[in-house]
Amino acid sequence: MAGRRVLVLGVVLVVAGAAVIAAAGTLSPGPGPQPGQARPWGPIVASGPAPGSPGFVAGTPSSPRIVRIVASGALRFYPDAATVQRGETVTFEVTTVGMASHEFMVGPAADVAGDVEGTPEIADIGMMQTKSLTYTFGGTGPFAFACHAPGHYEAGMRGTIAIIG
Ligand SMILES: [Cu+2]
Repeated sequence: MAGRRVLVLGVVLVVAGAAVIAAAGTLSPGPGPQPGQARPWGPIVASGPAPGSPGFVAGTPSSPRIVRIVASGALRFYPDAATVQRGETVTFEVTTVGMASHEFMVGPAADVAGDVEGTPEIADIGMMQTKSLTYTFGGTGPFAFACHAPGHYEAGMRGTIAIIG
């Protein structure tokens, strides 16, 4: 009796699997991500040519360049380094994955390292949320970003920003 049940269950699973495959075969690939569209669960993809590369378009206050960053449960940012053109305006879209909430502070490296009051930051990015912060990079830096949730910076939750141009 038990053996017969296993056999029946196996047949059901095979049929279900075939149905899934058949359904998948009818799916169209779709248009894919559009420029500026948030894709927090997909791979980290560059939204265009990097600073210094041919075709690069610097962000401006009226049209900031989007840079996506993942804040992980392992207390790391991915990527943990960014390059911006001197003077450009960048919107950081920060997505938290995993169980912890995070912060995202960006600005002069010394201010970010010291968690100085008034340094631009997103104070609380809850689990699985995406929040954004727009910042204009004046001067030559150095600039940095970090999370100052208790213990996170000390654990290594920080990143560097290189300025070119
Ligand atoms: Cu954090």
